[in-house]
Amino acid sequence: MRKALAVPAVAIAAAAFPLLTVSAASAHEGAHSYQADLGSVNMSGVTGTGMVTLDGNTATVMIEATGLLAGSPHAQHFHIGALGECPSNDLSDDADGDGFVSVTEAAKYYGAIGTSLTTTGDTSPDSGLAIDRFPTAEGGSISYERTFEVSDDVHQAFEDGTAVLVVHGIDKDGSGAYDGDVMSDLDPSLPMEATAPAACGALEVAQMGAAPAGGAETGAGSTTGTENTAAIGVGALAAAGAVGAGAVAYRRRQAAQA
Ligand SMILES: [Cu+2]
Repeated sequence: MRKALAVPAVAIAAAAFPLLTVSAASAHEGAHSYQADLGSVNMSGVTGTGMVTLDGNTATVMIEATGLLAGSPHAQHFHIGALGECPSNDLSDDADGDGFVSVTEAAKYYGAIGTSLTTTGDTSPDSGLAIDRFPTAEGGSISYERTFEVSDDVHQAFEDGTAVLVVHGIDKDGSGAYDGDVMSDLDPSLPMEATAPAACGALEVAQMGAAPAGGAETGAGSTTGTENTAAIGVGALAAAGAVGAGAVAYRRRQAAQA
């Protein structure tokens, strides 16, 4: 009897959400929104969220991150061309045993720089270490927003699910500055602390403005794990709300300073 009841329940769920399923599908036309939940790398304690809207190759990027080395610049990039994943938040990928998961050691997960998320000027990989054009973490936080053009390969990486948001720069020894004896694998004139990844998040399709979309996709039999789909949907909405609120606060601060 219980089993007999379960089948109609699924049928009802599927019948109840056809319009929501359509609205989720229509969100894939025009602008596409992606979100990344930033988790710590190198046990940095850094967390945050990233939101990216792609309209053609025009990207609007918002990043909110906390727990960063205060008063220091933090390189940040879209990385592309690998697995679209992040290293775990421990030293299991520290292949050379220098105490850091370096960019080189993390590249098998998130790939090479596709876009440099600078505050002004060039955003190509050439500006990957243009440290004077990356955000400075006042009070240990970054609130970044910029609209610019990405390259075709970066756009493709978003569509392929291999784009990853990475924020660099950690204060592993707690000295309050980028220093130490280990030098960067990217630029031997810089301390490893300045370039090692601090936070990382895969950029995944966001279900913006469609609160029940995650649930609807679950009911419709999405290709992803059904248990996780609902949770991801809720997480995406929470992240979208947090970033939206942060962006508003940022604009208010900018307006107040003007
Ligand atoms: Cu990077």
